[in-house]
Amino acid sequence: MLIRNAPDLKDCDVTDQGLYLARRQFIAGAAGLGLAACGGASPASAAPLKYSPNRMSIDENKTPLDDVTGYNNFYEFGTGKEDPAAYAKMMRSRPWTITVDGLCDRPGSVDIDELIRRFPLEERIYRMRCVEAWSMVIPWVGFPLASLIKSVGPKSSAKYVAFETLRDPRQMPGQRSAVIQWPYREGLRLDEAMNPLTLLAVGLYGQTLPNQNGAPIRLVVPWKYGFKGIKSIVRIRLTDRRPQTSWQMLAPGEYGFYGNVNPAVDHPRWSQAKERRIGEFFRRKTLPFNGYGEQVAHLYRGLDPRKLY
Ligand SMILES: Nc1nc2c(c(=O)[nH]1)N[C@H]1C(S)=C(S)[C@@H](COP(=O)(O)O)O[C@H]1N2
Ligand SMILES: [Mo]
Repeated sequence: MLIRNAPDLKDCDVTDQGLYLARRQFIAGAAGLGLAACGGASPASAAPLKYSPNRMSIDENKTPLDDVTGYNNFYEFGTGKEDPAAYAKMMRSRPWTITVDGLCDRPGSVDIDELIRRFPLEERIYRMRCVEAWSMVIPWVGFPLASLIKSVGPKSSAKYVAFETLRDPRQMPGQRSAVIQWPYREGLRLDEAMNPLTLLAVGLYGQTLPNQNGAPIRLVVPWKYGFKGIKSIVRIRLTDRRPQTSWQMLAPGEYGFYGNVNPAVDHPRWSQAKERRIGEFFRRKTLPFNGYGEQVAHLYRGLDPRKLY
């Protein structure tokens, strides 16, 4: 279903229902990432995206765009909340290549715009809960990570997915100091990665992602703390071992591999029971799994809930 169709879109960006279905079939029969669809560079600044709404969206007030793009964590550009908005322009988010490799039948590298054309985009309005106890509601545009993983044919030995952000201190001045070990790394269990809620976002508020929010492509895992949502991804690797993650490497006593939102397990230095929704005055209660328990609690059955953070 078409929601937006701006005049500056290229022909090959325009999808109608028929084309959409044809493309779905094409993808289903296609051989991994090696295919070229329609070439050409896209604008570096915000460009409109076409997407359909999604029933997994929540019905809560969206955080204003100025807050979503002005109050960020992106340590590659500094540790202050306003540093990413000030400095992320230094990053070139087009052209951009992503490599998908490891334990799969069709590893390869693909240009971001080709990747975006390959998967139908959806809008997903999700809560985002940072481990620092603030939260937002963000209308992402993206496609399920599961679609990408299926397209490369994961081997049965693949049990985890490892992600890496770009490492380039010339474009990312924050990488000149070793706040964390660069590149930023994250990971998911394969079943978490395949859950329908898990999104690769390429836009928000209907436009391509602003650099400070992780252009051109970032992970969104709404039942986990925000740090799991790795930005500006250059590599996605299927593996049989639990990947190292940046925050765990830095402070294993404070940040776990799972990072599931859990109001019952406090951070060693502060409570996780409540959160400050940006734009609201009173703090609100934090929900287990950030309110997505119905969709994901089954992934953790039989595991000690304290280990899941
Ligand atoms: N590469 C990278 N990804 C990152 C971070 C970062 O510093 N570097 N910060 C994380 C944290 S702690 C949060 S809360 C979210 C913030 O996303 P937002 O700025 O788009 O709201 O991004 C996550 N992804
Ligand atoms: Mo965070």
